Formats: sequence, C-alpha cells, structure tokens
Amino acid sequence: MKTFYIALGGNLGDVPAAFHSARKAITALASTRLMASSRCYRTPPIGPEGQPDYYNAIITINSALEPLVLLNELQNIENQHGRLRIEHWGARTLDLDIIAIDKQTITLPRLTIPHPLMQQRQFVLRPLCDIHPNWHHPLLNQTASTLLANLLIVEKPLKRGLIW
Ligand code: ROI
Repeated sequence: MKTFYIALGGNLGDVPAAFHSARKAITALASTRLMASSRCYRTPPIGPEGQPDYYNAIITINSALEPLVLLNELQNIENQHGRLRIEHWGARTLDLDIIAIDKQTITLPRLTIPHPLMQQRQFVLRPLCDIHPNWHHPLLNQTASTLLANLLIVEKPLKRGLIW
C-alpha cells in the first residue's frame, strides 16, 4: 500500500461537480481507499492569460495499484469528464495529477514524482497544507508548510475564495 497525493484542477464547466464525481471514481478503483480530502479553492490561472479562474483541491488515497496503472486510471477518469488535450496549459474540465507518492522519487518519461513544479504552485501547496502540512519533500528536504511559506515570501496569496 502506498499513499498517493492527487491534485485536482479544472476551469471549464461545472468543476465542483466534476471533482465530486472524480473523487467517487478514484475511490471505486481496485484496492484503493480515500484517506483525506482538502478544501476546494478558487485560484487565478497560472500560465496562459485569458483563461477562467481554476478550482483546485488535493486528495490522498491509499492504493495497492502501481503508479503507472494509477496514472492510466486517472487519465481514463479525466477523459470520462470530457478532458480534451488541445492546448498545452490550456483551459480544461478536469485535471488529475499525481504530485507525490509517500516520500518516494520516480523519474520516468510519463511520471516524475514529486511533481517537478509543485514547490512553485500555491494552487497545489495551499490545499496540500490543509491535509498534510508535514508531508516531507524528499528532494528539497522541506515540509509542505515550509514550501508554502517560502512561496508566500515572494508572491501574494493566490486564493480567490473557498468552494468547500
Ligand atoms: N492554474 C491554476 N490556478 N490552477 C491549475 O490547476 C492550473 N493548472 C495548469 C496551469 C495551466 C499551469 N495553470 C493552472 O495546468
């Protein structure tokens, strides 16, 4: 059993409904249990201009699935929610990213763990700190709450409100 940290994001359509439905689909996977679920934040888009605001949340699951098997399952769930990969970093209905697996590191063409940009993203660290402030980044040797605090020294808080 491993603990997987999964970031949920989206900015097209009824994203809160997509989050609920995705969380149900993830929990229904074989040998998988939902462990924690963060608040849901509205955040301004990082990347290309002119996109709607995003919704962002984090869940953790315990799962016996292999990381690449889980990755395939998450991509199926994205596709079932109408995810189209048109523009890199473009607007999307549902994005499901594995951002961390315990304190493991993985470097594969399809999967880098921890997610290489997570320490730069309040929209990941803020919800992560709701549920696992003491998660320890195995390469940066800092906790989630320290990574968020570091970011808030150089950036304004990006939160635009809480959905739940
Ligand atoms: N910006 C925000 N606020 N939230 C996201 O989930 C998100 N996802 C992305 C990019 C385009 C980088 N910007 C984002 O993939």
